[in-house]
Amino acid sequence: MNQTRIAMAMALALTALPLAACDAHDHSAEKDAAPAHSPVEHSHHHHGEAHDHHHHDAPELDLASLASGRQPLSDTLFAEHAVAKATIPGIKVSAGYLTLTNTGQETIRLVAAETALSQHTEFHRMFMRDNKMAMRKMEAIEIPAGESFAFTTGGYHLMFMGITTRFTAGETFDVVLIDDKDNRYTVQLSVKQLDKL
Ligand SMILES: [Cu+2]
Repeated sequence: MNQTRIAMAMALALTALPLAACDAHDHSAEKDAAPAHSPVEHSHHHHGEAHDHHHHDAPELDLASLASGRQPLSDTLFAEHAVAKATIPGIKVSAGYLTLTNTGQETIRLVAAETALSQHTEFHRMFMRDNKMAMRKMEAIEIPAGESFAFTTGGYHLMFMGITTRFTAGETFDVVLIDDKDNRYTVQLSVKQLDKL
């Protein structure tokens, strides 16, 4: 593929953004200014209460009912409920959801993600702006020692852009999560028909 074709593919992918995974959402959101965002949703989890890492400010699907299965990604990190939204032909973006749990003694700070099926994968976060859902890119995702981090509808998600192979319901594919120490964690996502996302 020459440079022009790559540029065109990128342009198409960007053009398709508002139409696809997040059609109701403004995808022109500025990048988050904070380089090391620590999720505020977790600030109330230090009181010894039962943990509930779901957000309650936006409609959600029950992702746990769609996919389960605990996947060990390393000695200290495991994933659950890892799903990706099926795509239709011509759509170049999609989203992925999963819950990560850090059973180790140190914070795991994820700084990148990649797949063989998309040209780019980013960490995104939904937020409300002028009564509309928008999203912004997060430079990093932190999973504190002993805690979980949920990518879930209405909250954080994996954003797949420049999809080169259609996400077909019933199939699976691997996502590689990369931390700031260059550890690579491979998680398998199950593709589901998630019409409401
Ligand atoms: Cu997004």
